[in-house]
Amino acid sequence: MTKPKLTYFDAPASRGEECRLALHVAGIDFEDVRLKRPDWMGVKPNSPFGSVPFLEMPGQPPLGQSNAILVLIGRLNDLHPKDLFEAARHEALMCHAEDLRYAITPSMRMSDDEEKQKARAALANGYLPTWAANTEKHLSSDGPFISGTKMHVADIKLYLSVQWLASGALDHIPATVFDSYPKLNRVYDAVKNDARIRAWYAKS
Ligand SMILES: N[C@@H](CCC(=O)N[C@@H](CS)C(=O)NCC(=O)O)C(=O)O
Repeated sequence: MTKPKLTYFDAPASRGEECRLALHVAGIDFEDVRLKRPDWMGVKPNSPFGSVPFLEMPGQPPLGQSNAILVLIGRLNDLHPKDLFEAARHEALMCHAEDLRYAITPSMRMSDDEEKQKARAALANGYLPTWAANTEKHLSSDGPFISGTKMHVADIKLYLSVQWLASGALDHIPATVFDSYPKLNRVYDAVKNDARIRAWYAKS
């Protein structure tokens, strides 16, 4: 292997897309392995944690867990704060973004629509507004990014989290659920409009 290789599903979303974006923003030429669902079962047993994404760097064992991948890319490429306390603050927000995914995922496995509707209404009226309000407490008042004017990997993770909800892709959760959180939306807009992010979507 001569260049970094990132493995994820063939979808421009979630944990894999945030790692792809981080690698792209870092200016790293990487192999973008996009698995089709039927191929996953053959790969899963050899993946670091039985999950994707995972990152392979020349001369290193495969690395799993999206937050570890993002922090590594961030540290190697000046996309994660150098100050340890500021870095920990960003890592806390990244864990918070994972909490959001783990709160929503069970409803994605519900085949009974009534059960799903009930679970999603509870998310839309309780968990999600609280999640957004807690996020806002940790965003700089000046912005546009978490720490101010510089974009870091944690901003990219928050961007993907907001995009998921705002896309309206989740039945029974209004796409407007995060509309009244200006600092969160400011991070979302700033990442979306970053020239490097735009360049990624222009080519993909
Ligand atoms: N905590 C892990 C979670 C990874 C995870 O659950 N990935 C999902 C895709 S987003 C997955 O691998 N699903 C397939 C499976 O679990 O078999 C991370 O942040 O990377």
